This record gives sequence, structure tokens and C-alpha cells, in this order.
Amino acid sequence: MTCRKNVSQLTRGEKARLVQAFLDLKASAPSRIPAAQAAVVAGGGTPNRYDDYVWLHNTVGLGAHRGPAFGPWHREFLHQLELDLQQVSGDAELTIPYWDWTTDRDAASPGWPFTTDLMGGFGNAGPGPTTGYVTTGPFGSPASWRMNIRRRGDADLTLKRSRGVPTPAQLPSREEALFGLGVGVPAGGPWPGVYDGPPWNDASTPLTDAQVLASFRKYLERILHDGVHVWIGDAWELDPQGRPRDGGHMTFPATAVNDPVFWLHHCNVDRLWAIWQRRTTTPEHRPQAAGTADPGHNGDDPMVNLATPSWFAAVLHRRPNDVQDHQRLGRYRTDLPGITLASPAVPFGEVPERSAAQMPVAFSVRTCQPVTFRLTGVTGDGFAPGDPDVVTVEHDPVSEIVAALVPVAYEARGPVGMPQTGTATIAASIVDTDGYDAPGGPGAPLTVGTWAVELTATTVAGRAGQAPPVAPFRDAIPAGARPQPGTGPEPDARSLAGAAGPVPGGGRQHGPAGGQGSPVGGRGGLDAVAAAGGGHHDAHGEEARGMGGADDGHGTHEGHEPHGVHDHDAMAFTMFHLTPAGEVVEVRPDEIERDTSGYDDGADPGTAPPVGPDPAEEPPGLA
Ligand SMILES: [Cu+2]
Repeated sequence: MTCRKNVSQLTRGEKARLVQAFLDLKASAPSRIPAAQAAVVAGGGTPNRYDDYVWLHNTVGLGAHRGPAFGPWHREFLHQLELDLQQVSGDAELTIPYWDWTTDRDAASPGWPFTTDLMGGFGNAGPGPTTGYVTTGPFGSPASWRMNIRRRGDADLTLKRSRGVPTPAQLPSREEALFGLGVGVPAGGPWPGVYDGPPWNDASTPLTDAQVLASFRKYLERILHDGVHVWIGDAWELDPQGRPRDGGHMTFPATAVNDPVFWLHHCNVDRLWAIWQRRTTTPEHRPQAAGTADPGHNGDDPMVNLATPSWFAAVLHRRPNDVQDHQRLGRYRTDLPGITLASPAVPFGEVPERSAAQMPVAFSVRTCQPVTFRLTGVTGDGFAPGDPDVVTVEHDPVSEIVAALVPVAYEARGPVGMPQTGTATIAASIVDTDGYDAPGGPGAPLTVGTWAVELTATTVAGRAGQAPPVAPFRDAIPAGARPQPGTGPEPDARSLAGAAGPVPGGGRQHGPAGGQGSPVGGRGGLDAVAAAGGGHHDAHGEEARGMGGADDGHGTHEGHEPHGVHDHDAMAFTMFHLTPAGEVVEVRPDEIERDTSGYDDGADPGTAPPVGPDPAEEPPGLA
């Protein structure tokens, strides 16, 4: 069973294999999409499988953004790319890692992806328009990582990112992520407790703050997702209306997939959605009915650009309703384990007097992280904890299910012939690395289940010289708890060339796990959330259907999308934050502000008008 890990948990070898798989998709894996091939050839490149994905995202536009399909579309997109990475590498355990930008926000953090052995660094500094080129790492050379699908007028063949490392504080904060999960919300205050709500297509309808805060999809997309794109990509040339004209590839939906860090970002976005789905009582996709939202966004619609089977090597999940269970498409290390008690009763049978027997309580465990079982109590005459009384099982990459066997003992000293009954109580826990669930915060233990197991035994007369019975420990494991061969995420998954076949594996089991981190101190809760929205986002006309563009949210640049024209190439992601006062505000990446202070040579007309937010409007806590 494969699990997606935090960047910080990757070994050197895993990083190298991931990088090589990306490079191989670009260099040698054949394209499956005729229209993508044509686009790449038009850009002077050689068709390849990686650029199929750049093209899919380049052309999907509002089919995957600004509407309910945002979550499902990118979930399936990740799943398909991951299977292509596995196929090209021959490594069936290769997974896309996630970059948790709420915790790994600078080069000193273990999960920082912008390193020379993974994603490479940021863009080079000015002056002039020919800046922002990534020059370090595996993706910094057009010889091996050529930009074949570009925006109109952009001839650069080298990957571009922000000129220099952006300000960490501008990334979405842990508080903002937690608010989306319902943590830290003032009592009675609104939070994104339903998946989506009207207006379904928010590119064509201005959103209020209240609407952003009441829909997880809108909140995830606007507050947690968009800004990271701009943070990485930045923009250093603006037109007179303040729209980005040049910037890093991540800034523009049309080109974002050119940057492989796209996948590490979206892996974390999808993970947050999965956590939200687990924590809410109303996780289902909305809207279900056909025709309420734009085509591709309703629960049973075929999703845009994800409905043609020949474009993909693996079976396609075409509808938002097909991808609601992320466990079928990509599990996360931080997923809570699935645990089934396989032996609700433990019958010791007849045990000769003055001997002791040990029997296992068996659990079937599906997990991406270590799970610790503790015997917390034993009742009944003669019953006792076995040895050991703490058992930890780990994720097994080749086995879907691992077995946890927690021993219980019976010391046959009771009256001969009288059946004894008792109870063993066993608790299972994990270490909550995120701290989203454990009251103690990150690194604290989180109990994920407690079970009471019935014990029965009868002491019988022993004969002189008879050896104590050997407990049938292994044989006593119920069939349901025996380790299962890895069957892959689903039966229709394609076979992987050169990949190791499934091996029936025993659950690896070892002693007690330590690792209780220190609880974090209290966080300042978010203040009461203002329900009254400004209605100032995406003030585009109905026909323009822009994605936010460079609208600063205060009306100064409204109307820059010509009516009747859907200029997909011009769309840019915009950074929004939730302030402690509960307002949704736009924040400019700092690069643009640097531009205004003479960073750029100013040679280009329209470069860097002073569009930064008024310092007085700068939300507290973001500086
Ligand atoms: Cu996207």
C-alpha cells in the first residue's frame, strides 16, 4: 500500500527517483493526447507525456477552477500523474510528496522543497525582463526541462519563479488551514462546514466574504491554494491595469504545471480536503443535481478534460462523485488508520492447572503510519497482560492489511473444571504529527480506538510431568486478520512495467513506540468572523469569466477583462488571506512591491505601477 509522505520524510533515494521520473516523463514517455502534441510542436518542442499534463491544465480553465470540481478535478489529476510517474520509473511505491506550506516555510525547514536535490531554487534576480529564471536544481535547464507550452508572447524556455525567495509570512498560515477544518472557529461563528454552496460558479458571480467562509471549496481554493501559486511564481511585469504580464509559471493557470512543484502544492491541497472530509459530517460533493453548476462541476458530470479514456494509461475517474474517497486514489501518511478487531472473543480453552497460556487479540490494520496498541486493563480470575503489553505495527508498502497481535495471558490456578470469563481492554493510538486532532497539538498521541475483548478459559487437572501447553499463537490468528497481499488501490489499476509484484507480508511488529512531542502553546483564536461580505472579489462581468486576474479586490482595476472575451492566457492566480478579524483580503506578493522601489530597470512600459496594498490595509499578522 503506497502512502504519500511529507517532503521531510523522503529519503535521498526517494527524492532522486521522483526527480528522475519527472525528467523521464518529459524526455521519453510518449504523449497520449493529440491536441497536446500539436500544442507542444507549435511551441517548438517534442511531444511527451509530461506536457500532456501541462496542456490539460492549460486548457481546462474554469472547468477545474472557481467551481465545485476544483477538488475532484485536481484529485484525479494527481492520481493520473502519480500512476504515470510509477510507470515511467518502474517503482510502484513512488508517490507524490506533499509540501506543507503551513509548517515548512523557509530553507531551514526539513520539508522545504526548493532544494537542489528536489525542486531547485527560486528565480535569479533582475534587472530587466529576462529575470526569474530557475538556475539551480534538476529543472533549471531547458535542455532537460523545456517550457513547451507558454503564454502568448512569452518566449522563455527556462522555468521561472519568483526573483529571490519570497517572504515566508505571506504563505497561508496554520491558523488559516485550521479554520478551514473547523478548528479555532469562534463559538457559533461560520466556518466552511459544507463542501460548496451557491453561487456555484464564482468566476461569474462576485463572492462575499461570507460565501468564501461558508464553503470549503471556495475557502480551500481562494485562501489556501491560490496564494501559494502566486507566492512561488510572483509577477514582475504588470500592464497599466495592474495585471501580471510576466512572472513565474506558477502564477498563471495556463502554465502552472510547467513547474513540478505544482504537484507538491496540490498534493497538500488534496490532503487538506481529505482531512476536511474526515472531520465533517457533510462531506459529500455539492451540487449533486445536474445542470445547477457549470458543466463538469456537478456530482455526476463528466469532468472537463478528464473524460477521454485514451488520454490516460490508467482507468479514469470521470465524475466528481467518483473521487470522493481519496483512499482509492492516493493515501496520505497522515490518514487515520483503519482498524478492525478480528477476534472479539479469545477462547483459551482448557489450560492445565499450574501452567500458563498466552493468546493473541488480533486486529486488522490498514495504515500509513505506526499504530501502537496498549493493553490498558484485564479483568477476570487468572487473566493477565501478556508479554509485551504494548505492540506497534507499521505501514507495510507491500501489504494492504497488516496484523497487530496483542497477547493476553491465562494463569491456570482457578478451581478445576469451572469456566472463567474476563475482559481485556485495548487502546490504539498514533502520534498526531499535524496536531489537527490530538488535544496536545503536533506530536502528541491521539487515541484512535478502544476495544473490549471477551476472554474465556477453563482450568483442567494437569498430569504429572506434563509440559505446559505451547500457546497456538500464530494459528490463533483469525483469517480476517492475516496479512493480505497488496492488491493495489483498485482492481483496475494497470500493471507496472518492472515493478515488484505483490508479496504477502507479515505485519512488522515491534516494541513500544516512544515519541511524545511537547504540546504547543495556545494559539490565538480567530476573532469573530464578519458575516457581511464586501462582494469585492472577481468583479468580472458574466461573460468575461476571469479567474480573479489581478483584480485587487477594491474596485480599482475592475473591468479589465473585455466583455465577451475569455482570455485564458491572461488569467493569474491572486493571493487572498483570512485576517484575524475574519475578513478576506488580497495580499500582493512582495516582489511587485520591490519592483516599485527600483528593483526593476523600468525599461518596460507599464512595469510595476504602484499597486501594492496600502500599508494601512495590511492585515495584522501577515507582515
Ligand atoms: Cu489547477
